[in-house]
Parts: sequence; C-alpha cells; structure tokens
Amino acid sequence: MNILLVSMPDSFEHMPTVGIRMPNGALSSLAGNVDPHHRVAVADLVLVQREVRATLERLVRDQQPDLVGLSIMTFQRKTALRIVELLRALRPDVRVAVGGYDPSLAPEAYTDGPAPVDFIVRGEGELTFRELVRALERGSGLDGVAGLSYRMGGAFHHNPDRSVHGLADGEIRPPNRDARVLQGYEFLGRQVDVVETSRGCTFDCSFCSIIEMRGRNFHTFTFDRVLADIRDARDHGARAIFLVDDNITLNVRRFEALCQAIIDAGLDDIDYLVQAMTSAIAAHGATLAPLMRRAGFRYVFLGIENILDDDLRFLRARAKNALRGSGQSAGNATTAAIEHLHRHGMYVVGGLIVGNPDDTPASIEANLEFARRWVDYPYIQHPTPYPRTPMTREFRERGLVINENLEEYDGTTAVVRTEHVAAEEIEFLRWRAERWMKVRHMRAVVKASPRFVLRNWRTMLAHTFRGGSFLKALLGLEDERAVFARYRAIRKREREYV
Ligand code: B12
Ligand code: SF4
Repeated sequence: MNILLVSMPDSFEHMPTVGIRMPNGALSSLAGNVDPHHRVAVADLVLVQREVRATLERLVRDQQPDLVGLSIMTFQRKTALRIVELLRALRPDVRVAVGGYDPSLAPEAYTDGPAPVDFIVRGEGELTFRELVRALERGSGLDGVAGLSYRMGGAFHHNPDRSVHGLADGEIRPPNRDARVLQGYEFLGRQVDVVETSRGCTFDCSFCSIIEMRGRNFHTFTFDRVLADIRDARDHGARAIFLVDDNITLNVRRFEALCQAIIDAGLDDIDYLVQAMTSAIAAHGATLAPLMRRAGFRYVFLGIENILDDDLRFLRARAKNALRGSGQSAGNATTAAIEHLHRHGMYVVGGLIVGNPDDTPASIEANLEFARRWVDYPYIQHPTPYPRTPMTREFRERGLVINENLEEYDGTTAVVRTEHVAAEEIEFLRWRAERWMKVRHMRAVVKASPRFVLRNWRTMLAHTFRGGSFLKALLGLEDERAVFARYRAIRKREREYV
C-alpha cells in the first residue's frame, strides 16, 4: 500500500520558520511502525509553508497514495480540513486518516462538517495505525482495532480506547527517517531532529492536553533504543536534537544516567534541547546541570508557567514548581533552577502563561518583568482553551472565552479575557515585552551560529518587528498600538496556508 503521512504547515509566533523548522516526531514513528513492505512517505509541510498546495499536488502525483494520514493540533484544524478537501479533489478514492491531539480530543470535528475523514486514530498511534493498515490490506473488519474510529455505512463507529503502551518491550519500533521526502529541518543554523526517551506525565496541569490524551502515567524507552535513535538522527545529518518527552524530569536519576550514557556513547557532539520542570532542576541541579552540559544540552525549556501563587493554583502547577523540602513559593524553585542552568552555560527558554482568569495588568506585568530579568528566550503564552482540558471548562463556565476561531488558538493569540483585562490588551502587553527579549537573545545566537545570523539577521528582525520596523522601535518613533494592529493583521493573513 502507498501511504503518505503529513504534518500541518501552521506554525506560531515563537517558532519563526526562518530559524526553526522541526520534524513532527509522530510521523516518522508511524512510518517505522507499519509493516516494511508498504511504501511510506513523510512530509512535514512546515518546510514548504508557502507552497502547500503545489507540494501536495506533486506528492499525490508522485506517491499515488492509497491512504493519507494527517497529524493535527487544534490550531491546525482549519488547515487540515482544507487539506482533506484538496486531497479528495486530487485523488477521489484516497482514504484519509487523522491523528494527534486534535482528532483524539475532538473527534466529532472530523466526522461531520465540510471534510469528513475515513479514520480517526485516537491516542497513541503506532499500533492502531499498524493494525488499521493490516486490516485494510486484508480487507478484514475494523471492529477489532482498539483506538480506531471509522466510517461504515454513513455512520461513524468508535471502537474502545487502546490502553497506553509500555515502551520497554520493543513493540513500538524505532522511527523511520528515510521515509521523509522533504528537506530543510533547522534549529538556528543546525539541522535538527526529534527523539523520544519517554512518554507521559504524572502531573495534571489544568492547561495541558496530555492527561486527557493518555492519562497520568510515565513509560520509558530503553537506553539502547534511545542511543540508537540519536545515532540514527545524527547519521541523517542532525546536529541538534530536541528530546520531545512530555516530562523527562519526572525521573531525575534516569535523566542523569541518560546524560552519562550520551557522553559515554560519544553522542555529546550534538546540541540538545529539552523540556524540564523547575522543581526537578532546582532540587537536583547541583549534580544534574553539569552532567547535562557535558552531554551537550544547550537550551532548556522550563515550564515556569507563572510566578504568582494564585495563578499557579489555577494552572494546577504549584507542585511541579515548588522548591522541594522548603515549602517556599514557586518563584523560588524557578530562580534556583535558572541559576543552576546558567551556571553551567545553558540557555533558559521561559515558558510562562499570562492572562489567567483573575489576572490584572499588574500580575501580567510581574510575569513579564520576571521574564525580562531571568529568561534567555521568552516562550510566553496565553491560556488557550484546547478541547477537554480542565482549564477550558473553567474559562467557559466563567464566560471568558471571547474567540472561537480555532486557527487562532496558537498560544500567542489571546482568545480569552480575564475578569479585569481585555484579551487584546493582554496580547498587546505580551507582544510589546517579548520583542525586546527576543532581540536580546540574538547576541547568544551570533556566538553559537555566526554564519546563520549573517545570512538571516534581516529576516529575523523583520519577523520579530513585523508590522513596524526595528529601527523605528529602537528610536522610540513608532506608534506601538498601530504597529500591534498591523502585526495582528499580518498574522491573520499568514494563517491562510492552503
Ligand atoms: C514536542 C512538542 C512541541 C515541539 C515540536 C513540535 C513538532 N514539530 O513535533 C514544539 C516546541 C515546536 C511545539 C510547539 C507547539 N506546540 Co507542542 N508539544 C510538544 C509535546 C511536548 C510532545 C509532542 C511529541 O512530539 N510527542 C511525541 C510523538 C511521537 O507523540 P504525539 O505527537 O502525541 O503523536 C502520537 C499520537 O498523537 C498519534 N498521532 C499523532 N499524529 C498522528 C497522525 C496520524 C495519521 C496517526 C495515525 C496518529 C498520529 O500517534 C503518535 C505516536 O503515538 C506535546 C505534548 C506535551 N506533553 O506537552 C506538545 C503539544 C502537542 N503542543 C501543543 C501546542 C499547543 C503547541 C503550540 C501551538 C504552542 C505551544 N503550546 O507551544 C506550538 C505550535 C507548534 C508549531 N507548529 O508551530 C499542544 C497541543 C494541544 C492541542 N490540543 O492541539 C500539546 C499537546 C501541549 C499542550 N499544551 O497540551 N510543540
Ligand atoms: S508537568 Fe508538563 S507534561 Fe506534565 S501535566 Fe504539567 S504541563 Fe503537562
């Protein structure tokens, strides 16, 4: 069978495609997990953001797919449905499967409406998709494929959920990177890839989709497999690797051992990026941070979420930000974590969420000020009501959701207001502060990737200051409100990918 797997082209503010174009880890994993006699092609459409239609036309012509699989986040739903329409126009008999967070958590969006699909793979996909492909090949029934929803006789059938798979048994095979048919993955001048070492998380932050997606659990791949996967990514050209684990810092001793294993295997010539909890880094930084640095870790995305206790309570993120054993506030765990990372030469990407229901201009400003002072690259978002998260329920009950355009649910568009501040004002405050934090980080990028900056500094500045000009902003000659309005209009136009 010919299978084409695609991820959506939609990107968001903090992932400017001039310097950051990541592969979607789900697709190469799915490609590695169908039986080897199938011909699978993987296409990350973020690599061809402005040529989506032409690329799909070419891929459908070249690959002649019998089955197309789409990986979709919520803010990509509109693009995904348009792509389904396009695929049906290009190849009327093609069968379409969707998977990922949005189809898993809002399957109804894909069964009715303008572009109904044939199959929805809910939750973890490898085994469900493998079994789906086998059943289609054999022409056998689909009712035994756990985790699958499928169309039959005009109606949609939802099979029971598939339980989350333990990862140590080798049943989920390694990714197949040879299936990729588009080139150009990049993280600030280096070819980048993604690798998983574990899946799941046992916390339950109210904004996070992961708990509804797979429950509260934590499963790990063996180090042998992880190291082989890193080696494979390096053999395919990667010089930067993002470990996309949901929460690798749940087991710090294992993480330390992994760093040591990376060093011992000579895989420390790669720049690693990772997501981490502040509490874990604060508590274990003295031993963990130096090991991380020796293994090659360069950027650490810290889930700070917020520096105020009331906000952390709302986000259900107090425990993961608490400085263990001291009973001190979350802010303290954060600064202790940042100090450990900085002491060992790593950069902190600061994940903060501003615009929670009871936020005031002062509470938002307190977080922005913290980011200015402490983080190297800001990753500040607004709370976004993704399907079925606890946070979504609360925002809806309090009547605070002001925007139902899902393509704007990208994290940097404020689609909810607070009890005290309008959504647009929240977004303005974040936008105004973040531009300067991003410029400041360019110095570090120059040091690490001078050639990349030489080639791209104009485009990078133009992206950060779109709607206005860097020079005018620097000289204080711009009308910030007018530039913000133009920036939002540009963002709206950018969202038209197909
Ligand atoms: C790594 C990651 C990123 C990375 C890399 C993204 C990439 N290119 O892959 C970066 C940092 C760039 C990123 C950015 C964003 N992300 Co992100 N990200 C994640 C994270 C941590 C892990 C995803 C991953 O790779 N897992 C490993 C793979 C193997 O698992 P998987 O993706 O779940 O895929 C499995 C199944 O879903 C399924 N599946 C997936 N696709 C398909 C397709 C088919 C056909 C089939 C059959 C099955 C299938 O099978 C796969 C294998 O089991 C998740 C989850 C989390 N804990 O926070 C969030 C998450 C996916 N991100 C999310 C969001 C919102 C974003 C952003 C919009 C904003 C943000 N919060 O940062 C941006 C936008 C990205 C962009 N395109 O510009 C949300 C999605 C919520 C939703 N309902 O849509 C999540 C769930 C986090 C959350 N807030 O809850 N992200
Ligand atoms: S710690 Fe991270 S992965 Fe775990 S629930 Fe919270 S945001 Fe999600």
